[in-house]
Amino acid sequence: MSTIPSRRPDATPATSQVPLQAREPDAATLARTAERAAGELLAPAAPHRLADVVPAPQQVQPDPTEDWVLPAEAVIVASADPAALAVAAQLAELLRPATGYPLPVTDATAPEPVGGIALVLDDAAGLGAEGYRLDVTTDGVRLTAGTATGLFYGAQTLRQLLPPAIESPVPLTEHWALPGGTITDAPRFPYRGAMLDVARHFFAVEDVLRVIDHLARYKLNHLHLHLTDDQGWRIAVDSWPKLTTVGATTEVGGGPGGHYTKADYRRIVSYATAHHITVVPEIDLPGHTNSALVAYPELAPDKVAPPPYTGTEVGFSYVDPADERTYDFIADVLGEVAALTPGPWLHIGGDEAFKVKGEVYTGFVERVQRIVADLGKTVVGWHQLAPAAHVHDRVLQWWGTNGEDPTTVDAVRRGARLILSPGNHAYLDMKYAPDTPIGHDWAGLIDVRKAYDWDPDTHVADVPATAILGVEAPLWTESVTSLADIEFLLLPRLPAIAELGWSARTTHDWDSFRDRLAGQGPRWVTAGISFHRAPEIPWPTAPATLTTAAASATSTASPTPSQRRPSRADTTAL
Ligand code: TNX
Repeated sequence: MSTIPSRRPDATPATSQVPLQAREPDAATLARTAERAAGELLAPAAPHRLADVVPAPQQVQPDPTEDWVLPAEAVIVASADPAALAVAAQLAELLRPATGYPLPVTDATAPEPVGGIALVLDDAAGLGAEGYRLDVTTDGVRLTAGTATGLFYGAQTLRQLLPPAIESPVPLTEHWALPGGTITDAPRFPYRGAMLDVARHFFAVEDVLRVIDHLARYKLNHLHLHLTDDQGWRIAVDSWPKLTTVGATTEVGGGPGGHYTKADYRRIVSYATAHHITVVPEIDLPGHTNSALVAYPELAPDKVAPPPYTGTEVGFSYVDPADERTYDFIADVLGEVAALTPGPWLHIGGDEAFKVKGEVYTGFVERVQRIVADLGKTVVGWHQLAPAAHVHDRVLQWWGTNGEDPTTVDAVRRGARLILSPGNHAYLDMKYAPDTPIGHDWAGLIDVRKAYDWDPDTHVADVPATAILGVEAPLWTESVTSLADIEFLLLPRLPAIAELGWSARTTHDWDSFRDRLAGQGPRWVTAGISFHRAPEIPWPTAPATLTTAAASATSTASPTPSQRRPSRADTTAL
């Protein structure tokens, strides 16, 4: 298959040897001249550098003699395996809108690029459960991985190596150049996540799917959904129907709230699965339960229904730890949630239960941990769970702000592993700066550098690196009311946490990260994604054509429910 050179240093001069006035140019000459002029007008910038990827890849070997341009007739060929073919189809869907190319997908026993893109499943390549190798040569692109997940991450890298115009929802004329060379890549931690609080404010399924898209771009593999809190219960439970008919109808500020039906929730899970993301559902217990008590006063310590809560205080509500009915309730709820959950984790909260203290708290947590284990799931909880006995594989989510906690260290000695979400680095509901419009500051201000400059392995004193399962960026939504608000707080800090989770510590370098992150800005603009133009990032100025394409695309797309709500971020995000 022919390849199109990425540069034209030796292009024939446009003027002919024959004096122009000597004879009229024929149609073919005119066409050639026009084509040349167009080629010069569209003279491509050199392709991206192979290392310009977020999160930083493990190994990059550029080879500028192997630069390649995606031709209009390219085919995507994948190993004859349904999961590999599914990634090939996703890659084609990513590349078709901007290129306007057909990019047919085919399968083969031994796929070869032949001028297109080959996705090769190869157990023997030694690339691990999530790793991949990307070879760009003048013959095309070969993506190799031991699993479909590895191929999926390779496809995300490939997408970032194409010009930002690849994010356009409408066809653009571009030179779809890729830098030659080889990337060999694999993650540092197995758990790389973000959390969305859908309880303080409720977010429509479409909004959650869009958050999943953002996670997938940066190779995050877990979405933790904080499904219940004082202000609203967001997941249907058939055996306790009033949790949603009564408990879901409020939110912070008094809005209408909402909830996911089981069908909605399955849609989220299956979209996440297709993006190689595991959903971690959280039912926060024993505190943060006002919405459940409004629906079922029998769960309250005084058996009296409290008023619905639409404020932002914490720590006042709890289910009655002394009543057996409470444990029936928990077993029913967790049983139904487990049945909707293909992943291994069930998050049981455990934070800020200020009124359930000492042995009563510990005893409660131990019973709930057993319920989770009996359901065949692995317990995850906020690090307040630490004093309770260990159950097999349990994971604590650290959200402290000073990296010192003997109780957590002791739980680790007894077998717990940690997900790190330090409040002062990873809490994406913290404000960037005093003058940015939404968010909190109780854990301090978190600019991009603060989100990036910490090390998960050494963050909690006296916890060995072997106990660190990974990182997670929580987004609490007391002050977040729309998808634009979510994007404003996630971007550009989510990629910082993603890089901590994915990239080898040896690649950690603020200057490099800052420059690579800057390259994401035009992609977000082109895709119509809101983000905070953090002043410490050297954002390039997006070409006018890209901004226009994005603007026309966002104005024609039908808005999701939360996009229709007015947002404080709307005026500042773009
Ligand atoms: C603390 S972090 C909480 C949440 C709040 C958040 C606001 C944690 C486990 N609990 O209930 O939403 O602060 O930043």
